[in-house]
Amino acid sequence: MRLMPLPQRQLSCGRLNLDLSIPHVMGILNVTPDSFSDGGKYQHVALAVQHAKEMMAAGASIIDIGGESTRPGASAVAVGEEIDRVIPVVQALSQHDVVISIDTSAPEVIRAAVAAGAHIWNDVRALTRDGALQTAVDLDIPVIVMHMRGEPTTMNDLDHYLDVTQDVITELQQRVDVALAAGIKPEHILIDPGFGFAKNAEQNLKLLHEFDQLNVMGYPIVSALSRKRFIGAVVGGTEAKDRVIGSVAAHLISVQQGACIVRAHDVKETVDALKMWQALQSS
Ligand code: 8Y4
Repeated sequence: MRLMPLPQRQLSCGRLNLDLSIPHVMGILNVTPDSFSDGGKYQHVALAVQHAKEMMAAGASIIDIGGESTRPGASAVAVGEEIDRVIPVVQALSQHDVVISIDTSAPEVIRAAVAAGAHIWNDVRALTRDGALQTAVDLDIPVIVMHMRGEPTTMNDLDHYLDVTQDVITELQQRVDVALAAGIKPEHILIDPGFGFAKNAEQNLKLLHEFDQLNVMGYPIVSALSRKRFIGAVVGGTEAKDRVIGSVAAHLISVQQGACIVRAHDVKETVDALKMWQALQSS
């Protein structure tokens, strides 16, 4: 008797297929205005595409493109700007054999991105925006359902858990149930515990220690620990670059417990660590 569905071993991304029986690195591509200096829109696009190509060469299977100006609630104008930043990069990358995910909560942005060739919806707000569920159904694409409480502006006060891992699983399952009820296909659902979102350092560490409990949900698991503050709290140092090795270690620990996609800034370092792990699996 099997109590849970077996997680999808293949993720169908349009003409591309992702083999989830091996771990993959999702490279982070920020196209927010503060992530580059002057030089005009064309140069911004060219630099972003160049960065994406470097991550692909380093072994990223997925590029996660994020263009939301400020994490807290985007206005209608901001959504237009987000589209302007993200779409030219999607168009350029869709010519290549790489899975494109879009870090957005806005239905308008994901619709435009999928029309331009994007494959996966990575929504830190777990399809809670108006029209998000129906948009995911209409587009018929894989979605990453992440755990968070409140909004990025309010989440820091919402870190009260009885048992962080169990509570995250319960709350994630509620969002997954909402997605399924709306008509999203089970084979299109990936889950993510949302490290750093409404969780303090101690809770993030407990969640990583107990990461394998997420497997009870029966969906492929994404982990996104890259350079996050709680890594800095462990390894020390003030700059993001001081957190690279801690992030690689944390991602590896998540993969050992069942994560099949890790979202990372430092693709080469992460890919090498996962190659080492993979070599032991097939030995
Ligand atoms: C340095 C740079 C330190 C960035 C922290 C950060 C997640 C995510 C984010 C996540 C999924 C971030 C878009 C926060 N976190 N998507 N996105 N899961 N699926 N902070 O945990 O990277 S943004």
